[in-house]
Amino acid sequence: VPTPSPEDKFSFGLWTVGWQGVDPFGGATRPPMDTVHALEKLAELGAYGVNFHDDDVIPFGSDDATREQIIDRFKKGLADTGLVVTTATTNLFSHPVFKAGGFTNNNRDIRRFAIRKVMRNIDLAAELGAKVYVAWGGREGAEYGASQDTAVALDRMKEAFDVLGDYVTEKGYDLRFAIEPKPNEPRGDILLPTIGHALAFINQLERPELVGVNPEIGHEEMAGMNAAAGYAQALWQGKLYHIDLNGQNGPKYDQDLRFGAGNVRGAFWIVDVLLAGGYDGPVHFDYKPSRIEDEDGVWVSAAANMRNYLILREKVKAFRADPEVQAALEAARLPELAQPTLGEGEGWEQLLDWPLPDPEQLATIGAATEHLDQLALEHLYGVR
Ligand code: 3MF
Ligand code: MG
Ligand code: MG
Ligand code: MG
Repeated sequence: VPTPSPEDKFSFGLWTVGWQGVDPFGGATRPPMDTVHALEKLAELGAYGVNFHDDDVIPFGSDDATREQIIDRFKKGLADTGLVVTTATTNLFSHPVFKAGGFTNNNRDIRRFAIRKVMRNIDLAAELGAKVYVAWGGREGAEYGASQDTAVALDRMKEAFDVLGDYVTEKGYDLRFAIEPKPNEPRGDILLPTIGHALAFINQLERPELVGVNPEIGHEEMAGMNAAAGYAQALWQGKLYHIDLNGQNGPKYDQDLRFGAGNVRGAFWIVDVLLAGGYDGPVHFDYKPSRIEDEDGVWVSAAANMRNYLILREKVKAFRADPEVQAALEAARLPELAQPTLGEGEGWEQLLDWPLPDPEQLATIGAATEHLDQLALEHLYGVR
């Protein structure tokens, strides 16, 4: 397995390695982590970049002078380590003011405050060279049917993205937005719960070209979705602007396990889809080092995300290069699916002239996918 290097474009959210282990049933199990220390350790492990919420670097409510000092020190940390700021995002979920949402809060002042908070961090993101601005609306949702009007809330969500699209365009920033879907947690139900909902929402915006998705594996699996298929559709639509890789075991609370440590088969197909689709953005991890670990465990888990990606990348390449796999793909007629259903110059009239085949005979043909999938599994199990 190769060692992680900046060419692999691995990046981490500062909130991942810096997570203190607070969960709904218990307080912090680790002390706060200094952001510059996090930069140094991540660079040492072979990472390329970082992503942060405004409040991860600059505590909420800091005055301007403090903010400037913190930013200067952070910039020096970046320069010293060579790490790149690939992405930035806004915390519109921790402070109690956002308890009932930011962009879609029923309270208009809170909505305006939320948009201003995003604009302020967009300035910093642009200054630090981030190319993607992630938006996870974790508090944009409801527990009860009557407490939020979904259609009106979507109007307000659209309004927020439209005004932010104007902002980056008029400021001349080279920045695109990536919406991160999640079905639930912390709200009972969250708006834009899956990749599909987000892609459909983007079509309603005034500047759809500025907005794509940032799907998190665990979030899709919480919704019972096949994350790899969702990533593939986002790539097909030219909308996979960013990714949150991690691990999840089925539909339960957001586990945020290190990448490769949840649904392993799902992780294999995610890497396959990313390679096949030519994804060239940051390979970003959004996970939580288990709260029962100390700081040593944090760095073990951070390194393991990258190592697992590299292990799976080798396995996916070996699977695709295996002549037996290529024959099995042929037998399962995958190349045939790549052929357009209608011939050159054909339309529905020609289809009407086409002599119908015998459906009973066609129905007897096996799909030959058991052998194909067994080959994938054997590559994954390490016996091929
Ligand atoms: C929550 C998340 C978020 C987003 C982050 C980026 C705290 O489940 O996944 O992490 O990834 O806010 O916008
Ligand atoms: Mg998450
Ligand atoms: Mg998660
Ligand atoms: Mg995430």
